[in-house]
Amino acid sequence: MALNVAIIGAGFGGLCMAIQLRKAGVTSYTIFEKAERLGGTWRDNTYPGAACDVPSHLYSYSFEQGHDWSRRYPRQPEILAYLDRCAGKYGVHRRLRLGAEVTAAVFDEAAGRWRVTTADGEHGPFDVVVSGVGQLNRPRLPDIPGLGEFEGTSFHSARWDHGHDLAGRRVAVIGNGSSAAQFIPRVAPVVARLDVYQRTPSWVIPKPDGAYGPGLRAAFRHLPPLRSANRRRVNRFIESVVYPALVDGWSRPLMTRRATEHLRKQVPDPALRARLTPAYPIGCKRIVLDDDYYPALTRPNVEVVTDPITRVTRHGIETAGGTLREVDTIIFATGFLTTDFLAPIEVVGRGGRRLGEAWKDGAEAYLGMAVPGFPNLFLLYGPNTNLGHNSIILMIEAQVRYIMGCLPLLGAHGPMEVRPAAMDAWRRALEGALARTVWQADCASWYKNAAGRVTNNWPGPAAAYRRITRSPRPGSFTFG
Ligand code: N01
Repeated sequence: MALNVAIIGAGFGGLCMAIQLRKAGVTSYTIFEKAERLGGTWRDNTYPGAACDVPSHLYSYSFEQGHDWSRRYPRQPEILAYLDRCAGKYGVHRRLRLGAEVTAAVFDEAAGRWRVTTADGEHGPFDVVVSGVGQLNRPRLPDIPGLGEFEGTSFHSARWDHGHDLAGRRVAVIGNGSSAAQFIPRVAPVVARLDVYQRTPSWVIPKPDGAYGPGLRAAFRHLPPLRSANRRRVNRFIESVVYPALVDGWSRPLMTRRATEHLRKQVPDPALRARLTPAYPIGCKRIVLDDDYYPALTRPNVEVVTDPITRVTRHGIETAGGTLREVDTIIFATGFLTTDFLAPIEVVGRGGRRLGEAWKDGAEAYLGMAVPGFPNLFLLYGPNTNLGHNSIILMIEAQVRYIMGCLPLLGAHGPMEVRPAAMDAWRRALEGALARTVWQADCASWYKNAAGRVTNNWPGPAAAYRRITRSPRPGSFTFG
């Protein structure tokens, strides 16, 4: 196949795409990566304690399960090493352009091909563009008055300042999602004082983590069927026990009880416990899996501040009522610009149509991958394909398989563009399914855009998505 493919981003998605192209014998592809290193979110998030809350054997490519994982839940350095090894093994690092941030992708209608722009000029033409930029790649800084006046050190959790020694300092953390829950237990013991600014409490459940013993590790290493069986077991558990909690199924009360018990056991002080008890149903926001977060909050040098922040001053943070807590360092654990998807890349499709304009009411794509008016553009981990319960790699692999199935079609018949009718039907089905999920409940989360529309999550089990994306339906597309 002599197709030329541009891949944007060298995280789990972009690398998976490159590897499958390579396996299919396609060598005419380029991976454009804005950073100086591959790895995506696992390159960016180096904060102390950074780890995944999906078990190791499931948080890996199905075709590359041979990694000798050291523990049940993988930590950031090991995941990054895994990605390096995969890129090296399949030789895709040779097609990687580092420090090449894509600023625009424009479809040339006359040629039926795409051109991609980076700081060093235009590249292409490409038959196909595959975006692998993910949903969690641009840190979100809060819009708090006075932020620019702070004279101490401040940084975002995904841009951890490793040169800044926190020992003995007075530190404020803003935010208490999965990132904060992981680094707070590492930071609390070394700082003089830690103020955790919590706007909304998270539901937290135990994380059955631990290092694999040498025996089990050797067994996994030498017995591939055991590895696969473990992967299947974990997947089955997550899909049949965790997923139903997100759609008001049988396990919701069970999960709520588990989280409430966890809080009761780990936080003896009833006043603190009350402040840490969420008032929204479990799963509405991303559930935090952690055993060390609550104990860290009970330390004498840690305060959970729930008064709303009114402003940042030169020396600290002021809350409603006028209390000023002076600090040396502010760490923003305030999440990511998740609903912007490909922004700020200027994507221009047929007839000069801009993706930002097409998505002005919220990002959407057929199967999360294809957008009417943008022929031969495919999105990995695009709108409504995030999971609230399972490994995102399952979704990415399904998408890559689907795109691989599209290549012969577009190779034979010309640029393929999803029909608006297919998009409409997809939207209707999605809306119906989303209406039954817990994400619609009254909570703010990164799954929703400013208008409250759930633009990020897939409402079904991962298996259902994999089923419907098994192969493309040519009738959903126009060609040429
Ligand atoms: O970000 P978040 P994250 N003033 O968006 C608060 C994945 N991940 O980086 O809830 C005060 O979840 C905000 O408060 P509220 C995982 O999918 C996975 O922690 O909006 N507070 C919230 O507490 C995860 O969900 C792993 O009221 C403000 C926090 O900041 C996703 O990445 C580990 C504020 C943001 O939480 C993102 O997690 C890490 C303001 N102005 C990340 N603005 C694992 O696998 C925001 N907040 C374990």
